Amino acid sequence: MPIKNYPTDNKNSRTEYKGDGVPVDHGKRVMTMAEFKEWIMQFDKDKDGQISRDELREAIRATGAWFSSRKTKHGVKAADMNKNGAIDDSEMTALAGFAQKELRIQIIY
Ligand SMILES: [Ca+2]
Repeated sequence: MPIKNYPTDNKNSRTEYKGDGVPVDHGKRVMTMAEFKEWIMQFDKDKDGQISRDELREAIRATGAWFSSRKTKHGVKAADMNKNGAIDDSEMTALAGFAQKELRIQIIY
């Protein structure tokens, strides 16, 4: 994944790059919605186009977040609108909202 720089209005901003190539600003990964989807779909191990509870837990672990099982439960609850236990493409916006609150991810629109 190519490394990109995003403009920031904060002069004290320090952008770092972690191993996954996603820019990290003040400890937050900064990405667009498209990049968020691309990032989360890396964890779609069975390639069914949905993020299951187990797949979400792997994604949460990859961010280095604590309490990954608790956050997984919370994230599925927050994003899984049709209650089928997995997060599909139409539920990505809700998942992105969860990620911004819990996973130190910032989505830029
Ligand atoms: Ca899947």
